[in-house]
Amino acid sequence: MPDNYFLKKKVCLLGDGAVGKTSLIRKFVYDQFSDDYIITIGTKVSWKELNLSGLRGSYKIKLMIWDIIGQREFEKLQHEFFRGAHGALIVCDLTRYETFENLRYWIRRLKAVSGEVPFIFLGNKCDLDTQEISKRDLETISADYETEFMFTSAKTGENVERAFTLLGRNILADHLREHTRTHTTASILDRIVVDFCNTNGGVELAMPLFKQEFEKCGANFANPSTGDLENLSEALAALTANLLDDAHADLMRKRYKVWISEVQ
Ligand code: G3D
Ligand code: MG
Repeated sequence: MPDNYFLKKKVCLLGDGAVGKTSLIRKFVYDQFSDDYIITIGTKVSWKELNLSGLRGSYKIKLMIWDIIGQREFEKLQHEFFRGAHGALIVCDLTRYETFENLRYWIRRLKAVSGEVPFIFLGNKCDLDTQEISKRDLETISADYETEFMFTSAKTGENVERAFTLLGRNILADHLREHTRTHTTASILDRIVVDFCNTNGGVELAMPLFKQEFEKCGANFANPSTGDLENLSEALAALTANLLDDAHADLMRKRYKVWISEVQ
């Protein structure tokens, strides 16, 4: 892939009324949205570019971020809203348990129109004291859908940038996967790099660790063998078990096994 490979991707923010969707977008795009960019009554689109670096170059992704304006009008316009979405942030309000119970409803709506796309759960308003939704609740639902969650605050800004960036990385990983018809060991290695960095806190933190493990495996960077990838995959999963937990490590092992089996 060339440097600055440019992608434009549609992202939806989903969740009950007043969970903080609009506030999260405001925080992330620093209010740089234009009020006349209203596609239909009931939705609003803002955008922001992300620069994501991988081992072989960087990717510029323009996230087109779709927000529900009127929760009521939205009922009629759902199809338009979800159509062509590449990913979603599904938000609950940590101070209201029913917004957690409705997360599954939002996923069903999303899947019905957009199919299988990456999404992440956000427990928003983590700055407030009265919390009705626990870390365990979010862990459980995330495990059910084999995805991740974050605690955010649109008020303090905590994890807001990280949440959008993580989603952007997952969308990029998905894109690379779909658009690489012939899977070579090198293209699978690319995918593994992006995914490993995603899982372990982003490029700045995780890339040095990745390089260390890669060197330990003594693999050929330009043309690794499937055996190299298998060894690397095990080493990265073991590292992830130490850095995060066994659940993340097991999911990682499973993912990489499937990917490596796709090598042609
Ligand atoms: P929505 O777009 O999901 O409907 P909004 O939700 O972004 O409009 O937010 C609903 C209310 O929650 C707003 O309060 C907003 O300021 C508040 N809010 C959003 N995110 C947070 C957060 O992280 N922490 C706190 N403490 N409040 C938040 P108002 O009073 O303006 O209606
Ligand atoms: Mg709103």
